[in-house]
Amino acid sequence: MIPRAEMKRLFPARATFVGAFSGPVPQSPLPEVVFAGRSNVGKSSAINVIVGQAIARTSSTPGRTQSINVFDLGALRLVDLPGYGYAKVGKSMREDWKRLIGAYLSDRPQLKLVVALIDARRDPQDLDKVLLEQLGRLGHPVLGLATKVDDLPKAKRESTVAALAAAHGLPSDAVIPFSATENIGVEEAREAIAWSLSPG
Ligand SMILES: Nc1nc2c(ncn2[C@@H]2O[C@H](COP(=O)(O)OP(=O)(O)O)[C@@H](O)[C@H]2O)c(=O)[nH]1
Ligand SMILES: [Mg+2]
Repeated sequence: MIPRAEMKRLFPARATFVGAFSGPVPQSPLPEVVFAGRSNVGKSSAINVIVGQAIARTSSTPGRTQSINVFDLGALRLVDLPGYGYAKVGKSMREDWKRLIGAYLSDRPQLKLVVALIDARRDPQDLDKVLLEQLGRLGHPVLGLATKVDDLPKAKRESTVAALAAAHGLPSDAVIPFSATENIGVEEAREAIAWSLSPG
């Protein structure tokens, strides 16, 4: 267990928006936790509920976030990556996306954890697998959030999340059932983030 005071320090009542970057993200001494996943999977909603403040803009129109959005919590930064896999985005934009994210992920010594969001309502997607494999190669620790589990019948949640984890080659305890709307898995996600920052 992480002590309450430490959780309060890591997740204070107020977070601030650092900026939206469509090029290199300025370096900072703070540890970073990045949120990655398909567009519309619920990244911004997850950040808001984890921070406890409506700081990241959510949208029901997929493919909206085209920049890397950075939030400062005081002791750490959360980074909202632009979503991938949006069909209507043209090839050149997809190439821009790859370059932007590739440049960020490959040169980030302060990156402590990648939170990979996967839609629990859909069958395992190749695109998610590609991202997870890429992250594996870069050696970043990965926490999976199986999002929107509120849309699944309660009795099916556990088995669905276990199947997703297996399909993506992650240990089953590395994928947390999550819902921003019903506040499921939020405390677990905060704890996992806190652990990723603790030394050793
Ligand atoms: N049912 C359900 N819908 C969600 C949840 N989180 C996000 N959404 C919806 O999914 C859509 C995309 O959310 P957003 O956070 O903007 O996704 P992003 O593109 O990954 O940042 C919005 O319409 C949200 O209302 C959730 O936990 N449950
Ligand atoms: Mg978003």
